[in-house]
Amino acid sequence: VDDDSVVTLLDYGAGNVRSVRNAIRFLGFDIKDVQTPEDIMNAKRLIFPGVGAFAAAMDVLNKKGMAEMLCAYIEQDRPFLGICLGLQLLFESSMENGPVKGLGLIPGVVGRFDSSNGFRVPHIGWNALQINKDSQILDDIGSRHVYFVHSYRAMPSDDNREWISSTCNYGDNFIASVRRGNVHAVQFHPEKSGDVGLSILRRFLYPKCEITKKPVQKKASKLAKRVIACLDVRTNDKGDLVVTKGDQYDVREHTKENEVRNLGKPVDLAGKYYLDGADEVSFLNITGFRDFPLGDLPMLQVLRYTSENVFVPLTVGGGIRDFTDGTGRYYSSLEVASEYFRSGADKVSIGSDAVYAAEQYLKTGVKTGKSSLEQISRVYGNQAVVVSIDPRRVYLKDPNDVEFKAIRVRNPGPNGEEYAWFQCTVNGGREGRLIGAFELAKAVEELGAGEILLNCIDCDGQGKGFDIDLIKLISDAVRIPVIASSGAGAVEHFSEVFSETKASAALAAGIFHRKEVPIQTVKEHLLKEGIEVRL
Ligand code: 1PR
Repeated sequence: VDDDSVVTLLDYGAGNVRSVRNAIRFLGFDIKDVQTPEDIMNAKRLIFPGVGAFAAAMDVLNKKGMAEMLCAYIEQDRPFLGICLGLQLLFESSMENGPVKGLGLIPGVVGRFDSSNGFRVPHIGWNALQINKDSQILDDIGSRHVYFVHSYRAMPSDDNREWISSTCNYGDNFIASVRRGNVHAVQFHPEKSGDVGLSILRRFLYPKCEITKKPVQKKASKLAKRVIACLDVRTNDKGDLVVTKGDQYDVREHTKENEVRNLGKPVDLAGKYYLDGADEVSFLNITGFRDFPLGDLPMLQVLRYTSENVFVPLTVGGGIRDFTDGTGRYYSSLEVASEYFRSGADKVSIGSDAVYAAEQYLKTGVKTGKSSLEQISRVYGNQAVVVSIDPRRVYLKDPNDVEFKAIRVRNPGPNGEEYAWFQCTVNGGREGRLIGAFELAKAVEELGAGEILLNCIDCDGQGKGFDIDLIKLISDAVRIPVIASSGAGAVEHFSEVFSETKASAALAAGIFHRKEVPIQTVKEHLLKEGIEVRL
């Protein structure tokens, strides 16, 4: 292979860098993995997609003798692109489980976002940048958004000013990218930033390509509200993996055959929604509670194929729990999640198992560290763990009739009840548990969830709008991002959920599968209503 079309990749094995690989290949380059410190010095161009925790990454770099080599490579002004943690590691130190010493090439300490000023941490989603100087790789992004996911950030100071090529505002004005000569690093994820991200990578890989400077946005950018396309996936009675969609979680057609509703093929639909402008794509393996996902290889294949062409974040849920198969082989939930990450998922979503973990935690007040939620967020970071809640409304005459959080609802129940609580369910809504969505959300936040996917069985597939009472209750109760789900039937439902609740994202399925409203139309409507979105 010609040296000119090779990218050297520094992957120290701490997480999912599949998307970076896919993006590099998509742009026509081959990949050579760094095996020895010398491979760094021999690189023609080096990409360092930092994943995992700061201390663990520094540890590996030091132990393998790569830290020194990396510093030498950068000091020699050789082509380098650090991504996310790959930017943070260039600084002197980080407060992530620290202070922990970094590579020390850029003055400054990486600190945690402050969530006390109302900004949700992790910072997850799409923001525009303020470009400070000729950044070369960012020169044609203008005011378009890029995708961030992190809880720690480096701040500008007089000492590091010469490095800063762009900043981003999220409570703080933090460093979004740095550049010195041929050395670049970005806090956001170009490999997850759609077309814009691919063009940033392209500029790094082809530094001589022509630049068309886009006008830079005048007013400050806010974190864009996300629109997420969701694919409920399961095997139909013929054994094919299909995208299905329920009405209040019932996915069977009401015909004589009673077949599973089939709305298309998962990989094709995910690709289509990416091109249509989805900010994320979620796959929910809805029979995961009874089928073991690692036995269910098609789901892993779906992720592998999808991630080859879809450059926005992918979430996968269903069946994340400990499991013993027919031969007595035990699989931990961490193994299941790791397999999903390796296959291309950026986040995993846990449903039933998070309910059991929260029940246990609320009963004992002890964090055992053993639940799937705790284990996966400890290893992959809490930004990689979504908890999916499947609540059902239970109407009440008197809020004191239950020990769970009950609220006065906008529309009274069938017998004029003015109150309701939101009962959590497991196994795809089949079993109600004695815990409310409010209690669950707060408990899983404490246990390490990075985001909440808030479904609503009553509204699912009804097209009558999101459950504003429920979404307001939960998005006011937690400091992690909340994804509103279930019930979207018109563009106005999206603007309603964003103006009346603190939801960070809105997820929909039926409205997109039935081609009633394209994703782009939803976004144009939101923009018209003064809500920031990524176009
Ligand atoms: O319990 O960890 O195995 O996870 C199972 C996952 O599968 C959970 O996230 C659960 O929400 C999901 N699930 C289980 N059964 C169903 C079902 O429909 N029978 N789907 C199901 C849940 C809900 C939404 C849906 C929105 C938007 N789907 O994700 O996409 O309600 O729909 P709409 O816009 O058409 O109204 P575990």
